[in-house]
Amino acid sequence: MAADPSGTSPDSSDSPADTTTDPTADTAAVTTANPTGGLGDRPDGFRSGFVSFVGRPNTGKSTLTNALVGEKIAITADQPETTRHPVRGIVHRPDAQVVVVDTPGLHRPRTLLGERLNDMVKETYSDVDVIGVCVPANEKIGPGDRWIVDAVRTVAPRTPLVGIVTKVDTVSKDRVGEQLLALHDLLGVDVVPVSAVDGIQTDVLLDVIVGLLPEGPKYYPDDHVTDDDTETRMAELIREAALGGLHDELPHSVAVQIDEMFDSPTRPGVLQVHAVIFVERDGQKAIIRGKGGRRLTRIVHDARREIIDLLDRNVYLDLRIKVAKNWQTDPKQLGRMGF
Ligand SMILES: Nc1nc2c(ncn2[C@@H]2O[C@H](COP(=O)(O)OP(=O)(O)OP(=O)(O)O)[C@@H](O)[C@H]2O)c(=O)[nH]1
Ligand SMILES: [Mg+2]
Repeated sequence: MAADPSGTSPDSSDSPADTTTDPTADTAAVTTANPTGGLGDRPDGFRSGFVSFVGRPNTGKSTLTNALVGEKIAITADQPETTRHPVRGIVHRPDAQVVVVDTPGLHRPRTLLGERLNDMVKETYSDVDVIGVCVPANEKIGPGDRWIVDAVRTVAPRTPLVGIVTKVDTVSKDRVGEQLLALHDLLGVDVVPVSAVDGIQTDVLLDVIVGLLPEGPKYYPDDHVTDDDTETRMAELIREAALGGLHDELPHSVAVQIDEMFDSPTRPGVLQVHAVIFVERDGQKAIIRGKGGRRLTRIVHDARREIIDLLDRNVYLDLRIKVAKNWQTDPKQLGRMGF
């Protein structure tokens, strides 16, 4: 397959075992296990640095981040603009530490929230060692992708890029091959096909990323998986549960804040969490609540289960829905929501 620009044949996209090229093999040979997990002590040739995944909304950046980190640190949903702040996830290998910065999807902004997200993302680019440009296998490369690549080139002209064709499990091998070529044409750099859902080639991608990182220290201790604090992660898990099954513009209107949490005074060992789901209009409140409150009950159930997983303790979750009129376009409210 001479046309394969990546040296990673699209054919291998469905055979994770077929990962013959390892650009880090030379450094891997001199690594030893780190017995203490301390920050200072690292093997010769240890590489470290920051990689950011960028792409249009809904291209699978957060799912890929979670797959590489091996834990759910970023929420995902089948709607654009799920991620609203850069989420750092840390991948620990014997020979390297990769800090993955998952960013909100980029697009021409329609609201003040959209503008703030774009600014946040562009700021992230200028700070990382490698940028992974994500394009899904099942959608044609379009003006939105070109706009993103231009933005990346402007903000971070010298940062090495790697092209990533995501969701390869959703299309035929031929289609993956075509997309690899198209992305290579757009970027002029190595491209890697992956499926974060099926775990296809994610290790190959990691090898390529590590190969582009400089030698450097461990930035985080071995057990650290994300920078987000527990409260933020809980709020995000609630938002993820609330987004399930929503359509059109409503997902954009949903925001979540943790009001308070404390040890239950009546039930030993139980953490009581009080949170608010914000929407922009009364009609949206009714949709979130659902007929007879059924939708809200499901949200509480799903979110509580995720939070229990995260905290490893029993949780009582109290969720209320409030209207914050047009918060996406109101600077004052945006500030209050943390944007
Ligand atoms: N079949 C398949 N679906 C995927 C894959 N990766 C992501 N998805 C789905 O694509 C949708 C979007 O995934 P996300 O990871 O939230 O996308 P994102 O790029 O982070 O989206 P934003 O945060 O909105 O920019 C979700 O429904 C995922 O389950 C994949 O490898 N295969
Ligand atoms: Mg995301």
